[in-house]
Amino acid sequence: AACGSGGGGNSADKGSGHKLVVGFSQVGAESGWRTANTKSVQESAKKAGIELKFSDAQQKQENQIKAIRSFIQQKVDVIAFSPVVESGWDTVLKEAKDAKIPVILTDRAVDSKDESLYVSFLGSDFVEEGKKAGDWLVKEYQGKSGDVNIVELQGTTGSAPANDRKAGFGDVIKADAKFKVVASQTGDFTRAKGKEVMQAFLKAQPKIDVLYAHNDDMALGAIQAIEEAGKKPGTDIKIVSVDGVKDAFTAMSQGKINYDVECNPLLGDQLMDLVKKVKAGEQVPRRIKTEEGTFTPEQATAALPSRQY
Ligand code: GYE
Repeated sequence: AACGSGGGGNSADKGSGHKLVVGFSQVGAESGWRTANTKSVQESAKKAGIELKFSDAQQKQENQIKAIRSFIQQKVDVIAFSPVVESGWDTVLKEAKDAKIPVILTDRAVDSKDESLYVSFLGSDFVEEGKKAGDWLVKEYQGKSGDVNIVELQGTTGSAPANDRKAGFGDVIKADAKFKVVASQTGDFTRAKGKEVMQAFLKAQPKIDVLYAHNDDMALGAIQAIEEAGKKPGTDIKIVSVDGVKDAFTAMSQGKINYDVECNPLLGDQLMDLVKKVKAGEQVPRRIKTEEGTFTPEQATAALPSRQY
């Protein structure tokens, strides 16, 4: 149980006998997924009686490194963070390790070879998500001949979900040479960039059959670009996307997105559970995968009224 914050101890023994303190470095506020994830983490911390020091990195690794160093300085009990990109974390994670502060990765992974730098990774399997998008496409064009020209809106360059969703999708569609990724560029997981890059694709590409967007926000931005170009999203250009946020389900119910692969942002409860276990010295799994499904327009329309994010 929490002892309240009234104790008069000096800062040196801060933490002992007090509420658990977690430093959480969030990627940013780039998408509907992220907003839902932030809300989930904040609400779950409150519910669990855990003090959350929340820091928004605005999609910049340098800001996350600064936040982690400040958490170390403040001697938080546990550091949790969602790394904006995969590489470049070893130095700061080593600093946390030397300070004996356990680190939990949430949502996104790092590519560190040294597995002792973090205790657990909680989040989705992004390769699997990319494969699911590819599987849908293969089915959609089964028995049809002729080239299928695909444009791809990638997530943030160097991020785990961008790397893995590209890889998983590419792996599935390479089995049939009719699938051609004619353009692929980052839209940084935002609506504004998704729209901008789609506008460029529409200008440069004489024939686009399919858009594969690494997240819903970019798909929603692209839909605006497609409509402004006088084309029908979902019909003239088929769209497959990832996340499964409410706004995308609304677009699906209007026939504008053809398939959505779910990625669950509601990681808060599982994260706080992990924090407590790690702090209690319990053994925790190295990898905890989120369960998620896929949605056709019919399924999305049915799920819409009860969709939480
Ligand atoms: O798909 C996207 C967000 O890391 C899984 O980040 C997350 C991704 C999510 O900006 O919408």
